[in-house]
Amino acid sequence: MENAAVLREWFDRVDSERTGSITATQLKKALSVGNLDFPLSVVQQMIRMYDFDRNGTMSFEEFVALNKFLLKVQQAFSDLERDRGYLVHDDVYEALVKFGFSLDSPAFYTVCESFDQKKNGRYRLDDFISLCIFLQSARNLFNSFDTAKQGRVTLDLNQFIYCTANCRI
Ligand SMILES: [Ca+2]
Repeated sequence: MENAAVLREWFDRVDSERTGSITATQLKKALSVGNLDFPLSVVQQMIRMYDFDRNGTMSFEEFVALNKFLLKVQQAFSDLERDRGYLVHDDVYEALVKFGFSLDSPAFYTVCESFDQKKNGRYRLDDFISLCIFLQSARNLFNSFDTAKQGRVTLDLNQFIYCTANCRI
């Protein structure tokens, strides 16, 4: 879905009531047609990531930005899945490094574990997308606190709770 006209057509079809924006429920349904099944909470997180006007729904412009992100993640997945249909830990790590995440072992394995739905060390495309959405959201949030760009933030309990609630999927 790279072509703007194709994207527009897709968007308009999902926006069945012609409101000019799509909701999490509509987006979830549309993605499942493409064989991507996400819990509603993950779809809500996708919307939050690019909800520039913070109205809780996705305009076409916001959708284009989300689509760009999803394409990047899908591309990384296909580069690494080697016709298995899933990634293993090493692949996930390699992909994350490419996305600019150099996580240490505790962070990496904790993240992996929470997105390894079947607990078998295999990450299908939807698991991998969910994982990337979580990390990207966490990074965006971190950066919003790390205003001095020092790679370090200090949070009080309220801010910490705000952050964890925001990134919860
Ligand atoms: Ca919006």
